[in-house]
Amino acid sequence: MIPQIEKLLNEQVKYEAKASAQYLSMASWADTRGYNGVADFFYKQSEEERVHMTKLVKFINERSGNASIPAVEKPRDDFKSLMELFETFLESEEFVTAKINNVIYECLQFKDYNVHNFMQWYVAEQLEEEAVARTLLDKLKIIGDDKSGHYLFDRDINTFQVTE
Ligand code: OFO
Repeated sequence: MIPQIEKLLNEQVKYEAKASAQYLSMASWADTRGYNGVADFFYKQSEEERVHMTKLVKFINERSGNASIPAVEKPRDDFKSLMELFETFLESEEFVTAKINNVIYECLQFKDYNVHNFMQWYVAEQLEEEAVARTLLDKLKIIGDDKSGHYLFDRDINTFQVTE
C-alpha cells in the first residue's frame, strides 16, 4: 500500500472512531432527557460509524498495510438543545465528508485506483447521512421552541434512520 495513502486511511479510521464516540455521547444526552427516539437514532448512528471504522481497519490490513487503532478524545456532551445536538450531527458529517473527499483526491494524485474504488462506498454513505442530518435540522427549525413539536419529532425520528 502506498505509504501516504495508508497514512490518510489511518487518519480516516480516527475520524470514524471520533464520530462513533460523538454519537454515543449524543445518544446518552438524549436518553437522560426523555428523548428516547433521538437516543435510539444516535445509538444506531454510533454503531454505524464503528462499522465504517472497522471496514477501513480490515481494508488497510488486507492490503498489507498496518491499521493503527487511535485514542479518541472525549466527545462533546454539553448540548443546550435538540437543535444544537443536530447542528453538531451535521457539522460532524460535513467534516467526515471533507476528509473522505481529500482521500479520494490523493488517490487520484497517486493513481491508487484500488483505494479510490473502495472509498466510493464512503462517498455514497456520506451523501445519505448528510441528507438525513439536513432534513432533521430543517424539521427542528420549523418546530422552533414548540414542546409538542419536540415530542412528535422524538416519536417519529426513526422513520429517517440511515441504513447500513
Ligand atoms: Fe458518517 O461517517 Fe462514517 O463514513
